[in-house]
Amino acid sequence: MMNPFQAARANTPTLTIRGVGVFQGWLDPSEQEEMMLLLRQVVGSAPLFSPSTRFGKALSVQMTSAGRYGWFSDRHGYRYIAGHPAGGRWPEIPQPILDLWHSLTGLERRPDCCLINFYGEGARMGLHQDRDEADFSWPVVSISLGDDGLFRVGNIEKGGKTESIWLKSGDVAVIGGAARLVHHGVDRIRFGSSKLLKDGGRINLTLRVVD
Ligand SMILES: O=C(O)CCC(=O)C(=O)O
Ligand SMILES: [Mn+2]
Repeated sequence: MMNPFQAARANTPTLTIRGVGVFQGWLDPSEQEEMMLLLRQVVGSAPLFSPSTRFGKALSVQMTSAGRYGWFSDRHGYRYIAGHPAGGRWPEIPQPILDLWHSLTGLERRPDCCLINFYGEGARMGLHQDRDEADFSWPVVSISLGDDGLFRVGNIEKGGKTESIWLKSGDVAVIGGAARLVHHGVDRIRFGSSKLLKDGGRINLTLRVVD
């Protein structure tokens, strides 16, 4: 049985790394600028914050979300919450981002969460699985903007061989199908490699179906 994502999938990635499809240059420079304008509005109403791990250590990546749910982490663990930790609902996911999800995946089901990660100089994200969602038959779509990020992909099980690629501004990766639960992370960014963010840094958006 094909899952809904495999059945709907219409596009062919420019490269595949351990089952993760990468669509290099999916967004052209003007589309990247448009995304930045929309994201500035989102961050204006739902400011970035630094979630902490269950051990109380702040993540080096700053985050916020749009959609029905936002991803959150603190001493009680990783989870999705219905509003910003400082109060109020998360803003809506901007329509061009929903359109990107639809044109890339072909899925009618919309994502419930657009997690916005901001990597300043020195920020990184350790190897992990995206597994706080209820149904792993839906893909996770990841959009890169700004500085280059060294993206590492491993295996479904912990450990073993990994491979890395530099994700550049405008690249979109799809973590889905048989690769939905692969370990992945960002070892480092090439701070200042892109002019998209005036003061440098990398933004990554991940679109997720949560429940
Ligand atoms: O920044 C990236 O490219 C990956 C982000 C990620 O894996 C996550 O937010 O779960
Ligand atoms: Mn992830």
